[in-house]
Amino acid sequence: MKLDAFWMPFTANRQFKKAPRLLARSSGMHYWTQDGRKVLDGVAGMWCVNAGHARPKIVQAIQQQAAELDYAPPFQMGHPKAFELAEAAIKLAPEGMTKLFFTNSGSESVETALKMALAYHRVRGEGQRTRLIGRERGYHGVNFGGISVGGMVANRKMFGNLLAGVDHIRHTHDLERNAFTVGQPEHGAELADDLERLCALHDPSTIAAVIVEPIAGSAGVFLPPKGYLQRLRAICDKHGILLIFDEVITGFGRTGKPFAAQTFGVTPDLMTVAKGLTNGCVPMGGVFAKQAIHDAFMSGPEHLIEFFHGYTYSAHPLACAAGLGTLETYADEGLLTRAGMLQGYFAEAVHSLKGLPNVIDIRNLGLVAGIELQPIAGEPTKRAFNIFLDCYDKGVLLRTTGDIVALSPPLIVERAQIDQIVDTLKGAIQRAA
Ligand code: PXG
Ligand code: PLP
Repeated sequence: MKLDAFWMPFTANRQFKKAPRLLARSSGMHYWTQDGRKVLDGVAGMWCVNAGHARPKIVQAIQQQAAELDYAPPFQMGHPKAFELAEAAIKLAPEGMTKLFFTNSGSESVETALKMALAYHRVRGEGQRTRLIGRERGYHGVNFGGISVGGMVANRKMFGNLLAGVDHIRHTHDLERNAFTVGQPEHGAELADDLERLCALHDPSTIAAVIVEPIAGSAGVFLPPKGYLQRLRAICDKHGILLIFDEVITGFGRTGKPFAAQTFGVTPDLMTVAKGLTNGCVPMGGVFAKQAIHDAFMSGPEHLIEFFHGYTYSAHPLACAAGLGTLETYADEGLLTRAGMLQGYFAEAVHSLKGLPNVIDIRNLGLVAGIELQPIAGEPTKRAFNIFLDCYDKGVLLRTTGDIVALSPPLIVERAQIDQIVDTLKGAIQRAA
């Protein structure tokens, strides 16, 4: 097969094409490679296949939908499943988040939420609130808004000046005080006060919104210190700033409740989702909004469009069908709380890697874990990537970012499969020493 034409995303293209890793089939907890090897999925595809692969209700829903209604224009038109899916999804959301706007990815959800925040202030007569605040080491997708509020240097540095008027609070990663913590770190709630510093610098009346991931996923699994998110919420409330949780990774059961907002007991004003909304089967994202945010837009004449935003494929029928099949599967099998049930076993398994060569931190919550490795001197990312390749060779798929290994298995994972993931990783870490 010719591999030339496809310019692959976030991939070392030349290296990949010399030794391609091609997946051909998937079912349950497994992939099968093109050459017929069975690979255990330790990362739910890429944090999205929360119910496992090829689940019958989702497959059937997509098949039937394709034959029945392939596409419906989403502007000034609708189709029943879009409304059904929004109704079903808000039942899972934190209390008061009663509106759902559909997008096609996490990146689009982030752009949508940032625009909603700006427009919300403007329709209320606070149009001077134009500043957006993100956090160092945050990941909010790859579009211009998302990389502007994001804090991963490599994703930003090539792309010019980005959005104007963006600032960042500092990240919460603290190996010195919090290494090898099981669950939420003890230290660092005070880091939320960095938002007060930016309020003092810019004046809070210029700030529209703060966006953070409840658990930073893509940059390497950084958990919120105990009390940190509560403090961010309090500072936002004090100054009239909207709080946006980016739950693209943490949404749909990863932390043991439907959303991390519920796990941590903090409700944002806007919440971005994607990935697990359709179990990764058809691209789809969304933004949950509090009723009052939505209502602020509903003040003009009724025949006028209230929010000048949307995508050709917003609420795409195939995605809506997949989403309904997904939520039904989650409900049938209790998957949105299963991570809570398994997290003790999972924590013990991943923390058994402590003491292995070059393991400098292990962190976990629900069914997500990060294992941080000492980089090879002068060759950052190489140790972790070699471990990724080794594990893939031994039949386990995981993800790495920098020298951090991330685990986020489908929520259907069994204890023996957790053991297989951790044992395979153990061998690879030892071989990489
Ligand atoms: N926000 C967050 C918090 C994410 O994790 C996005 C936005 C963007 O979603 P889309 O659907 O546009 O990719 C994400 C995506 C990784 C990894 O390996 C994580 C993501 C994407 C790719 C790789 O950690 N998260
Ligand atoms: N570019 C052009 C020329 C378009 O006509 C459209 C949509 O109509 C877009 C971009 C946006 O595409 P989408 O709605 O799929 O995001």
